[in-house]
Amino acid sequence: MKKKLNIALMGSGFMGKAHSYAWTLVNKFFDVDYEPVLKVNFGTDEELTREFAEKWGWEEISTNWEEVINRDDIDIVDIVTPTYIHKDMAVAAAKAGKHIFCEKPCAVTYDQTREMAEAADKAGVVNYLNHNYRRVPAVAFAKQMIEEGKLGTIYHWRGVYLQDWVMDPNFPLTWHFKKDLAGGGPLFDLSSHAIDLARYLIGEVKAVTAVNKTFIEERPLPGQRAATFSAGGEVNSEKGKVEVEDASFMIAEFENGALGSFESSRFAAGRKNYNTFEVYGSKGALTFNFERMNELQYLNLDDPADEQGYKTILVTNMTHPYAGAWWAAGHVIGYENTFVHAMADFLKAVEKNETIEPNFHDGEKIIRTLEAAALSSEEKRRVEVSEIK
Ligand code: 4PW
Repeated sequence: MKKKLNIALMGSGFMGKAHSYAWTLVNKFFDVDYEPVLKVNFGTDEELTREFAEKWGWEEISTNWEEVINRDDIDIVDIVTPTYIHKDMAVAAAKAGKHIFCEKPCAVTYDQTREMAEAADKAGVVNYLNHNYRRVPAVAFAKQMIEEGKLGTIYHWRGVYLQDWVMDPNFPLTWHFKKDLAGGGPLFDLSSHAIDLARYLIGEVKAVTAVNKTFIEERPLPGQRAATFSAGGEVNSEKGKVEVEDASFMIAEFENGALGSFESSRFAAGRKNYNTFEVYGSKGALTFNFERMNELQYLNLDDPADEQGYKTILVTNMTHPYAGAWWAAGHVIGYENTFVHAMADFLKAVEKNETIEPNFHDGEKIIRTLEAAALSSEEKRRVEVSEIK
């Protein structure tokens, strides 16, 4: 009989759906000692929260997040709220002795990430920051190949993460456009993923030179329940100022000598969730495109010169990372499966009371780099990450 772990989901929406799905499946597809119980869902709007909880199988709802986090019967706090409340919830959860599963980006400032990491360390609770793209089988396999030396010395990283969901000037001024609520625009929402992947595959970023750009300076104020991922929903005729960038491009110098670039935008027409990377080394190269997330493109310079070229590795063998938990070889998986992989690793870390990555200390390094990029763009100069105190 598996030990039951009571989960409190803080928030709902797009990420709430992905997390609810994954908590329901994780102990069916992975060998974990725990059975997650979808115990309580927190939301600010009682009606909407009740609808969400009933649809996704949460036993209870609450509109009081502090009460939920301090319940004696809650074992894990899963944070999927907008970024500005991550720190308060994570610190409260740590103080209450709960293990923490938190959506990215970690927080809106570097200072907040340090508070989160310190509280989790002091409480001795497992904390995980859900940069889920590390747990795409193809990405985890790329990590294995790089660690085995298949690419040799790494010269270049190129990360491109493009979307287009706010190109409509009538898209309302939701929390995503307020710096104190989101931390930034695509720099925080998208490049945070790309920097996490670069740190995972290449190493730490030493310095950045960035240019951030806002294309639409004002947007209609949202109605009571403005849509978050479409231009639909009620909007007012009154407008408010956009406080974050719509696009962020930057050059990065890695501590190990590699040179990289990061491009993130919400104004790349036709790119819905175009998350790609390229890694170039002395012995070959790897490229990944989330739109073909079960594949890796691999160039091996040890091949005969006339036969060299990028070959497609279909990362669906039973021996590939995570893939073996699902179906038979060749049966591709999707975005939602990466959340199940993350929860499987998280529950194993809870079982053994071990550290899992990325965690809030990784969040510190990521947000510190993002703040360096924001400063670089603002002051139009190269900024070393260590300058951010
Ligand atoms: O990976 C996620 C995407 O599915 C990102 O974290 C944010 O949510 C931005 O787009 C979507």
